[in-house]
Amino acid sequence: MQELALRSELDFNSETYKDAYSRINAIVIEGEQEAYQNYLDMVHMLPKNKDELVRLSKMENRHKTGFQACGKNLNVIPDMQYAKEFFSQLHENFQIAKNEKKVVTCLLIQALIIEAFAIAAYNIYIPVADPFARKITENVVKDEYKHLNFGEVWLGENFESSKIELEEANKTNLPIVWKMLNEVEQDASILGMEKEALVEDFMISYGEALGNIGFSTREIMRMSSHGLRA
Ligand code: Y39
Ligand code: FE
Ligand code: FE
Ligand code: FE
Repeated sequence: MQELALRSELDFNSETYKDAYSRINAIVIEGEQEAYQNYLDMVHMLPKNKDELVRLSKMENRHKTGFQACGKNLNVIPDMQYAKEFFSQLHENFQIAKNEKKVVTCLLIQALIIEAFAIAAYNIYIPVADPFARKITENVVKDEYKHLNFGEVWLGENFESSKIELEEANKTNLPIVWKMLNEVEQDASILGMEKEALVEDFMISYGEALGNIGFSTREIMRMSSHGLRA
């Protein structure tokens, strides 16, 4: 009941909504653009997976176009400068890993952390989105599960040789996600998305992925607790 009442208060054309949307929409567009580039960058590190990586990167590019249309539909101009800064730490860590040819770290950042973040954001957004954006986001989120799965499968097949690097990359990058969630909390709430729900959905996807890769429950709990105090 309370949830219904809150939802009916969303006015997609209000200045408050559009102002928050100019940042969240930009974050999503920038995220899709970086994801596109990240999958292409991984082709050089995983030449055997070239065709699949190119296919994933093309999906990300389509997602970007879809979300640009969502902004236009609401007459919102995305604040791309804000979004670039929002992603800068993860972007930088991906670039460092790429230059050091640390493919495991690249996969953890893009295919696990960013994909789990995308899945959480899109799942929580769908029920509160405007009808135009809802349709687009419903199709996008299906692809994001495929991207997460790509990371899970590769890292699962290479679990023993990846384990130490995964734990280290988790320790470095998970706190950044908590920072990003805190930063976006207020704008997300204006769009009807609560931080608690985002955190819960993120942890489910991320924790399940770690389990599928081969980590024990105990290891998943330890890895998940990193950065929780950020
Ligand atoms: O793999 C992907 O498509 C990921 C790039 C997209 C990132 C989406 C990040 C969403 C965060 C939005 C936070 C709003 C609450
Ligand atoms: Fe995407
Ligand atoms: Fe760059
Ligand atoms: Fe993706």
